[in-house]
Amino acid sequence: MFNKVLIANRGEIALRIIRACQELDIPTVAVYSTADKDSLHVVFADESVCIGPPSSAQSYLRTQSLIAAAEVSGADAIHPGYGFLAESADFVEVCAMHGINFIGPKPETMLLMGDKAAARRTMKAAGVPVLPGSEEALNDYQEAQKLAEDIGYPVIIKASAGGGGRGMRVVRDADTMESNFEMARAEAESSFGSGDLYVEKFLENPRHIEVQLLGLGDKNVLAFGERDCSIQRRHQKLIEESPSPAVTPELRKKIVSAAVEGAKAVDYLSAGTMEFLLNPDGDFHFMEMNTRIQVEHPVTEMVAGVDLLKAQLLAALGKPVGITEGEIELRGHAIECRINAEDPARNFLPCPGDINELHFPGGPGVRVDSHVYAGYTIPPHYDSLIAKLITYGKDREEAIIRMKRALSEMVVEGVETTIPFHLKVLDHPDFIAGNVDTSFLTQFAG
Ligand code: MV4
Repeated sequence: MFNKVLIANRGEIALRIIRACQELDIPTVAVYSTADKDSLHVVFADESVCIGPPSSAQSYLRTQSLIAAAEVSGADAIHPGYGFLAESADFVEVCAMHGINFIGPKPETMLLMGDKAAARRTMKAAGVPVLPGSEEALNDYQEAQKLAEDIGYPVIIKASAGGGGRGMRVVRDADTMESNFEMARAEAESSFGSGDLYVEKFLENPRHIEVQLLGLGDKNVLAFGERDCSIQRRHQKLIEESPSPAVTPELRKKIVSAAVEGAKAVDYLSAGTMEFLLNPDGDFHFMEMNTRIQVEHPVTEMVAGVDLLKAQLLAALGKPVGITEGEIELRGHAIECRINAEDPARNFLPCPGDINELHFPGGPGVRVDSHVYAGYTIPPHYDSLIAKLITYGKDREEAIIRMKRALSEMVVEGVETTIPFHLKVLDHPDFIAGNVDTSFLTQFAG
C-alpha cells in the first residue's frame, strides 16, 4: 500500500482522487496555491501543503515545490490528475529520482504519445487504422504538396508536438499549401517549441470517439467501451456520453479491439484513452492517445459500474483491480454536462467570482463531481470548470430526461454558467436523435 498519496492538482479532480484514496484507506496530502486556500480539496485531504502563489507556473506546475511537499509530508506516491504535470515525462523522471511513485504511465509512453507523428507510426505498426498521411516530419511545403497530391485534398497539417486542436491547418488545394504550411510552422514553433509538422487526409465532419483503457502491465489491457465527445467548442468538450449513439455492438468490438492492440503494442500502464475519428460510414481512424485520467471518465464509470480512480490506484500498487476483461459489462447510458463558470451569451467568456447561492441536483441517476460550495470564490487563474453533472439512465432517453431535470434543479447564483446552454442543446432535435458530429456546435453556437 502507499503510505500517503500527494495530489498534484486542484479542483474537482483533486477531490475525486481524494475520495478514491479514502475508500482504499490511503492517507492523502493536498497541495494548494494561495488562491486555493479555501478550496474543498484542501479541506477533504488529510493534510495540505501550500506550494506557492496563484499562477500555475509558480505552483501546480513547479516540480521542485511538489517534490518538496511530498518529502516534508512523507508521501510516497503522487497522483497528477489531468492537466498541469499529468503528461510530463520529465516530472515522472524527477519523481523516480526522489523515490516517489508517479501514478500514471511510463515516461517513455508519454514521450511517444506526445509526439503525434511518432504515435501515428507506432499505431500503424500495431495494426491500428490511421488516416493516409506522412510517416515522418515534413521538411518543406513542397513535400506536403507532393503528399497531398497522393492522398487527395483536403488535408490537415498538424504539429507533431501539438494535440488538442492547437496549431492545425486545413488545406483544400495546392495553391494554399505554402501559406498554411508556413503559418502552421510558425504557430507550432511558438506554441510547442518545435516546428515539426505532418499531414493527414482531412475528414469533414467526423465524430470524436474515445476508448477508456487501463493497462495492468505485462500487456494486460482492460477496455471499458467508448465515449462520444463530439460536442466540443474550440476543442473544449462540453458534453460527453457513453455509449456513443453512433456505435453499434459490431463497431464497438472493432474499435475496442483496435484500442487494446494499440495499447498492448506500447505495454500501456495505468489509465489512458485512445481517441478516434469516426466517419458516418463506420470507418474509424486513430487520432491521438491521452496518457492520463480524463475529465469525462465518470460517464464510463456509470455504464461500466467501475471506480476508475480506485482501479488506477490498485493497478499502480500492483494489486488486483477486481475486474477481468470478460467481466466488463456496459449497461445503460450516461451523459456528462460540464458546468463551467462561463457566459454562453458572451462567447463563453469566463466568469470568475463569488458563488452566492448554490444548489446541486439529486435523485435517481444523478451524480455531481464538484469542488465548489455556496460562498466559494472562483479564482480567475485556472480553468472555469465548476462542476460535472453526470446522469445515468437505463437508456439514452432516460439519461437525457434526467439530465434536463437535473439541470433545471441546479442553482448557481453570482456567476454565469453553461447550464442554460446545455438545456438548449438537450432540446435540439439533432442532439435528441444522436445526430451530432464535431461540427455541431459551430453550427449551433458559433
Ligand atoms: C482531424 C480532423 C479531421 N481530419 N484530423 C481536433 C483535435 C485534434 N486532436 C485533432 N482534431 C481534428 N483532427 C483529421 N485528419 C478534425 C479534427 C477536429 C476535431 C476532432 C475532434 C473533436 C472536435 C474537433 C473539432 C475540429 C476539428
